[in-house]
Amino acid sequence: MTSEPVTHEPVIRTELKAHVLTLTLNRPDKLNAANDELLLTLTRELQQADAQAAVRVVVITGAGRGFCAGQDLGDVSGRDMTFTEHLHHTYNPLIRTIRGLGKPVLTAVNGVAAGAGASLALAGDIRLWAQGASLIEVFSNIALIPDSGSTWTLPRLVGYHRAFELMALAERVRAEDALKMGLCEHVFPDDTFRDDVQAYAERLAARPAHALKLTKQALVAALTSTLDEALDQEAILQQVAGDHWEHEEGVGAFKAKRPAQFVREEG
Ligand code: LHQ
Repeated sequence: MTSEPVTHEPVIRTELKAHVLTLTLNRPDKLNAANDELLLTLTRELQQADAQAAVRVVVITGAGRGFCAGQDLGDVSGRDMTFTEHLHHTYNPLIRTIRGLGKPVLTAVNGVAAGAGASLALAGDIRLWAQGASLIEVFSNIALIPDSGSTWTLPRLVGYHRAFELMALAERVRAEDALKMGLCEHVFPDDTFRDDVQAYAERLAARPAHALKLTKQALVAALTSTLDEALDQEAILQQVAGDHWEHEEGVGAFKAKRPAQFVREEG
């Protein structure tokens, strides 16, 4: 008997276009629910992107009608890891990698983001939503607590009380409300979403990459520091920014009344 060659769809699709690396969660039949392979591959792709000069912006999005439905609930029974070990092995390194990445990470939320998928949606440096997207802190439906950073991120966006309510009732937040609540920066029409995200990402990719890396570093540190610590950190990082060619280019462009050119092939 001849057997057909088995072809596997990658769990993460990658596309590099105009300095924008798009990482697409690719389990559309399950609304891109996450298994270990998806989480570990996504984290590895992000780490590799950090080292690639050609990548100036990373976009994380979902294939099909969902963004990410959180943990694949068909993939949890019989596993040999505790919940704690599982989080340390998969979700926590992913969220830490996004936060520590020296490049802007856009989460392009094309559809429903639930559970750890909601945490992932919130973890982007900039969050772009399609009109039909929604977010559900769904964990309490299965009597778990929010993880993958939601307990840290959500109260900082909406305050303790609203965060608790969203988590306790697992209410669905739709795009219009998400924008008002600060869960996303922009909402684009569903039918032009992917093009609008690419155009936005390309605009960001033309900005000074080194300065944005330092800006992210300073902001992330300042989220958990005092004003005094933030002022000291700014003084250190401003020196690093000022010593870079991007600064000279920006000032030169201003004086010459021409647009600054921050993209050089060597990065
Ligand atoms: C799914 C899933 C899913 C498998 C939809 N798994 N198939 C961390 C560490 C350790 C352990 C546990 O968890 C965590 C973190 C977490 O993320 S916990 C939270 C896990 N996620 C959920 O509880 C969400 C479950 N899904 C839903 O509540 C709904 O599917 C939402 C609200 C996301 C979307 O609802 P609908 O738009 O009505 O779609 P649907 O329910 O019909 O789903 C479509 C398909 O996707 C369906 O499959 P089928 O074969 O019937 O078409 C679902 O079974 C499948 N799917 N989420 N998490």
